[in-house]
Amino acid sequence: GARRWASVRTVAFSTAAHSHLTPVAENDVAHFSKILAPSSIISTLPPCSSSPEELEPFNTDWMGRFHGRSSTVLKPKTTTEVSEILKWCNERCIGVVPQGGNTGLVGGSVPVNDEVVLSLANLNQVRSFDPVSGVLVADAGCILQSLTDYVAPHNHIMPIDLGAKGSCHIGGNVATNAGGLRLLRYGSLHGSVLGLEVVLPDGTILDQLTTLRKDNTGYDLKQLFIGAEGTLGVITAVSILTPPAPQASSNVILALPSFDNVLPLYQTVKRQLSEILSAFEFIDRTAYNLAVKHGQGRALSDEDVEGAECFVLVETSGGRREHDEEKLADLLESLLSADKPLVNTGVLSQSPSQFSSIWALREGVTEAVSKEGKAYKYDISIPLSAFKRVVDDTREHLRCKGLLHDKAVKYVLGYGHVGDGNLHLNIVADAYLPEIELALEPYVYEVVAAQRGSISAEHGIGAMKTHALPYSKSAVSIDLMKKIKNPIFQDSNGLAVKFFIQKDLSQETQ
Ligand code: FAD
Ligand code: 2HG
Ligand code: ZN
Repeated sequence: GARRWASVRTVAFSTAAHSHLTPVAENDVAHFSKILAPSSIISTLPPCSSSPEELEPFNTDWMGRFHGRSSTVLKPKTTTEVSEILKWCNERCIGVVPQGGNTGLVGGSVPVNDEVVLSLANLNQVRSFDPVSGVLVADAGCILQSLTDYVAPHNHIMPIDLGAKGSCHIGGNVATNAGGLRLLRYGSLHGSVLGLEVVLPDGTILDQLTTLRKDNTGYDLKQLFIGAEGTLGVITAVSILTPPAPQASSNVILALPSFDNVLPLYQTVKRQLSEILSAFEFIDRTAYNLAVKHGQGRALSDEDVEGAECFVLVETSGGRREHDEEKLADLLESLLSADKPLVNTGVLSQSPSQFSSIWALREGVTEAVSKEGKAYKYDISIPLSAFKRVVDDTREHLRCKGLLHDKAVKYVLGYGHVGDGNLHLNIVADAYLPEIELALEPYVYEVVAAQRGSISAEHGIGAMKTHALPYSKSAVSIDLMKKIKNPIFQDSNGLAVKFFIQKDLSQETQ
């Protein structure tokens, strides 16, 4: 962490004299106390007297890998409050980290040093919902699951779903351009987000909270903030298109004798299920075993899983239950009765609880991994055909380095979104150790770059991958990112202001 950030600072902002952020001081907290209600400030500095323990959850990421040491967390309740905070911090060169549900997996949601944490948790009201168009307008701090619950009585669903839904915020989802389990069917947030309200670093409120489906009046500025991870501004509200809830959903878990069958299976499933296919997710045997071990759902018997190298979850969402179930049953039958069956066995959900249990196997892998140990996570886009090879090669590489044993790396596993070409390569260790990181990086990034893949398919750059950006982006692209970012970071004197510097998307040339 710190080693890399040092280089980011000097390069991103060449005005060396301004390469240090100002720490929050007592007079800043006193100022925040004038803007915010007392309950909206957590600070160890006077006039507040919070304990360091109260700050701890805001300073530590979900994996327990990245740690900040912020003294002050601000939890504004309105966009105006966000604006006033940013204006003050910008003028005083105080670093700010926007934080949603703090479920990010790349260390972007916690401070690097002692920057202010700006939590969106109290900005959590639904502003409007139109049951005819399905357009929902909500504050950024609304938890994804609560929005799903909000639109459910209107027979709508959120266009995005992920394992972190009980904690992550819609603002965090948009800031990371999260992919998740429904991307295959509903596309990325670049398509379903219709508008945003964003507070720019100097406190200016950019109101683009349109509910229009079509609006070709100049540049589509909101797209810049989708996936910018808070480096360009704080998202305070989101306007999003919610699809009608499917009349019927079903799922099946398939056990495959060999990874080589995944590709032909995907082709067969797409052809046979066509419009009702809504997810095609992959977990390898190690991931499956860990999910079962840690109680994340169970659908197959020991006999079913014997000889299975990997598993695929197929979900259907359609308009008529009988029609969809018939299609899925036909698919299973044809798969099992083929001369050379692509699958050993499959279990079709027969009830809502079985449906959830099958999903839990896939959604629960991340949770299971975190119960097993400390995870190094690589979220990569690579050709589908390379999914298994990359996992196996990484395991072998760690073995050659003498790191594959009880005291170091325990498991190397792969799972992910086959339909999106996105593999989650997880390396589970007993503890975060420098020798493991050194063995994995740049090894994994070089493997990805050799295949012209992406070093971050859906989780973002955060603090973890800033230095690795050139493996996926050309120097011209990175330069253009800097040019877009830097003008937004000028203060009235034309000097670069250190705002979100810890999450700058640029880095020193390697
Ligand atoms: P945080 O973690 O708080 O923040 C993430 C980043 O966005 C940070 O850089 C932060 O500064 C910035 N940010 C947050 N809110 C704002 C805002 N309002 N304005 C500006 N910047 C902001 N990700 C996927 O893509 N697909 C998955 O399937 C998926 N599954 C997951 C499953 C589990 C169990 C877990 C723990 C994580 C998973 N993630 C997944 C990663 C994570 O949940 C997503 O990145 C999520 O979108 C982050 O939302 P959050 O509210 O927790 O944001
Ligand atoms: C998923 O698809 C998430 O389950 C998390 O993106 C992946 O933990 C991971 O590596
Ligand atoms: Zn994922």
